[in-house]
Amino acid sequence: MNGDIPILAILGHPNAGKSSVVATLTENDRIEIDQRAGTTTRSDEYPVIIDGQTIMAFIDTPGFQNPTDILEWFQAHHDRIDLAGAFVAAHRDDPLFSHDCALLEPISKGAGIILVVDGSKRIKEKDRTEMELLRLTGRPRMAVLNNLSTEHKHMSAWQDALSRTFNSVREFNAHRATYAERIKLLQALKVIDQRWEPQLDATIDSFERDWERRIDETVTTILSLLKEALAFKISRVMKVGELDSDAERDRVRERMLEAFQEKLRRLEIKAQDQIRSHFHHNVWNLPPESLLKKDLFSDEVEQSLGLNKQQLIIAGAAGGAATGGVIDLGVGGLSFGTGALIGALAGGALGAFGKAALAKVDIQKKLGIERFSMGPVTNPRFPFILLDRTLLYCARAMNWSHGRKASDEGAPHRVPDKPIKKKKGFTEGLSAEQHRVLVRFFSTARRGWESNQESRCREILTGILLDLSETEIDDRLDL
Ligand SMILES: Nc1nc2c(ncn2[C@@H]2O[C@H](COP(=O)(O)OP(=O)(O)OP(=O)(O)O)[C@@H](O)[C@H]2O)c(=O)[nH]1
Ligand SMILES: [Mg+2]
Repeated sequence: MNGDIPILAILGHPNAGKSSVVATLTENDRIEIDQRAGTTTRSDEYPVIIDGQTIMAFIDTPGFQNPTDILEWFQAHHDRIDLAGAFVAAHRDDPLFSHDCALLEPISKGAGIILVVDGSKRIKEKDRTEMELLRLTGRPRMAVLNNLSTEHKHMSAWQDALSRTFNSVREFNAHRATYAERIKLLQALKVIDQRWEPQLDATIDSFERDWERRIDETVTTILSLLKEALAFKISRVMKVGELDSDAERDRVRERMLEAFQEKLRRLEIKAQDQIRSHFHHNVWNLPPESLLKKDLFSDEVEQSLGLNKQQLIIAGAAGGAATGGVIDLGVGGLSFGTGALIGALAGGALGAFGKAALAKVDIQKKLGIERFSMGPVTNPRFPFILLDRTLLYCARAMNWSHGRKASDEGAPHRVPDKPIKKKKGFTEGLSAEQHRVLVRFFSTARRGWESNQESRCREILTGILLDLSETEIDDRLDL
């Protein structure tokens, strides 16, 4: 610990995953990570900042360049109290050791050590050299067993070897670590030096409060998206005479539908941008087969997300009370919703979505003009689908580690060749009572009113997001 904050130097062989660990722990996806060894060429400090305050820092390093020489020097000078500092004092002007001095300097000033090893590889002599020289520094140290492949047969040998010289040994996968695992790693750091306990407790506390605040901000983002999307309406005014056939009217409606859908897509993107920034992501590579990459109005999204028909009926989403009109669920074998068009002066297929129209269209003729108006959204499935997609986005933003830049692990390419039977969203797993709360919220949102269900909706969404912070949901992350 330097001054008031814990500082940890990350050591290990080239390509062990050091920078990935730092990127994940500091939530910094701009740190250079590469499959080639030797990517990090100098030591850099990466702070963790919450509320403008640096609460801890990690030093990413290239690792030792001359471990054998350092160990020999340490062994020859073992009577020194601060071996790291003594080595730096003796080699400061030697260019051969400039990188090693850059690592040992913060250690001599009180930084703790995290050794990152790739547990998928066999232990070699140079690993033992490094473990021994770190032991001789006498500094608090933890070993992190990262695993860069699916090879696990060397893991227990690593555990044994590391636990002999490290105060704590933890498995930590820089690509898959969730928020909960990051907290556990910080908890474990307390063990390596009791003097750090109060400071690390305060750090963990800041982390936890910051996470709760992000969840709160995310719920606000989701509720605003739903309110804006569900209340949205557009209109077009045409002079009577400009349209002389029903085919032309249909074209106007088609263009309006396109504009209407485009607005909803843009609202979704705006909310996604906010969610991404709540969770500090700059680099965001989704695999092409991800559900999050599919068009919001595509069949695949419609089939994979939202409630099933029975749930919609039970929740009352299809009833008149919720929507102010009887909404067709597409059960009658029609190609578009008739219910959604009740009350419209002119009918017609308007944006089939789950066989029910996305929104109601009215055409009013008066004083020499025809006014086309579309909206708000009346399709009962749509709000659940939009909500599910946003929650899926949250799941990734919350759990996609910052050290895992691209989806380079080859998520299986999933092309649905038959109708999707199982939904992949979150709303389907809620109770009927919770569905009803959501339906009532959607229904007032459509009218642009404040809903007395908002605080209950907030609770439901907060519950889902808190669960996402704790559970392994990797399958869904690749969607
Ligand atoms: N599958 C998998 N790959 C990982 C993991 N951690 C790191 N990698 C990959 O391992 C490679 C090296 O990662 P880096 O973080 O750059 O390693 P480093 O130790 O900083 O490397 P140098 O800076 O070159 O010493 C990159 O291709 C990473 O994507 C992991 O937990 N799982
Ligand atoms: Mg590196």
